Amino acid sequence: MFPRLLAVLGLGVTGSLSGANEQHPQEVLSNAHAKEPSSFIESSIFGRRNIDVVNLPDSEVLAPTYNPRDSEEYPFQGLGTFAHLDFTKCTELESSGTFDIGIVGHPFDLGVSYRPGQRFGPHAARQGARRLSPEAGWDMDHGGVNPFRNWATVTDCGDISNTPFDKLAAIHELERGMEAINKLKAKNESTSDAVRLITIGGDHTITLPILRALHSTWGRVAVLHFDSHLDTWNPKQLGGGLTKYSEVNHGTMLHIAHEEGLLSNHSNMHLGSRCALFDEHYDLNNDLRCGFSYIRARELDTLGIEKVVKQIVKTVGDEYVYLSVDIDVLDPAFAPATGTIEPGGWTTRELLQIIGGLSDAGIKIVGADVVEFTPIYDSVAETTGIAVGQIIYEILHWMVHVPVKRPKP
Ligand SMILES: [Mn+2]
Repeated sequence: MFPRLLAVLGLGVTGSLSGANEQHPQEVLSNAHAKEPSSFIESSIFGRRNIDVVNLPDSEVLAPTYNPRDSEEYPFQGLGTFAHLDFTKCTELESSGTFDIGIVGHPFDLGVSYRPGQRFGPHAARQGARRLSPEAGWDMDHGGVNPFRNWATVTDCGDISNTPFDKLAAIHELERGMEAINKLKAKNESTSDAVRLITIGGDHTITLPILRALHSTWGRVAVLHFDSHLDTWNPKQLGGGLTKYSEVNHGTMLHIAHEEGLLSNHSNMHLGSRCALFDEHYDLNNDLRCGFSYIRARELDTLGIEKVVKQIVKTVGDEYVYLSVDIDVLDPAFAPATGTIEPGGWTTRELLQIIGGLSDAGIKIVGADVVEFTPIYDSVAETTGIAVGQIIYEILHWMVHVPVKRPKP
């Protein structure tokens, strides 16, 4: 308004103030507003565009040539079985010989000492595995093998129903359910003559009924126990002395399994250990008595993956191996959603690499579980759930890579 103000005051707007025939910038702005735009588009900083949106020509649609997912689900669709596998109610199968490897859930968390919620683990692990699928399961890290579409028929067995009101009754139900599935004939018997299961926990107590159910088929097994904790604590030491129920929990189940004669005498191992001990001597002596040796989490830095794998292979030899992965073996950065977290653990990649190394070495795996996933503590990015899914996928590769035969009677 400065030039106008000058005019009102009777002063010229020419000369040294603004130069001949020049308008002050604010005057230009003012003139522009004299004519209001008729629409928002007209006032756009990109200027008016005279596009006739009604009479735009149809875009050319290319006909599909090949759609591998023609009749399949996309990762975010479908009912949510593990990796979009077919669902089989394995405990109630009417005919045997329909599958070779099953993924089965144990929604159970009556045995925890700290954060509860592992009963929701199976459901959340299936959610975490929804980007895996048989239609796109070929793996760069396994020479292009698709473990869902190899010699083995893989299915999602659903969950084994168990009561949330009585811990020992629930453990019994889990054992009976696993026995029922183990008794089924494998579909591809000529390649691998027993059904094998990967269990999604569930707190770590579930490993006990699983080992009980496996015993009649495989005898004593060497347990490879990936966990930050020992889980061989004497029941009298951890939770004991109250009732018969209190002694059976997620920190004592390997002790109990040893006492019941389910474990190999000397070939069991803890991998990734880094926990506090209740007693400076007793815990580790008792652990040794239960037939375990261990590689601590921090030893990975000096040994490296290769030597860790070699040491495990040397320890278990050609025994039948049961793999139990407590998700707390990973660092909380990679798996925050677990019951009893311990900082300073392995990365997801390190764990996958060690499991892959055991597979390459031909270690005879007869069953596995991934336990202690407590989804309520997961990040919004599903960090832990996706890691659990990937670990199960890696274990599945192992089972496909190493078919097994039952011991001869
Ligand atoms: Mn554990």
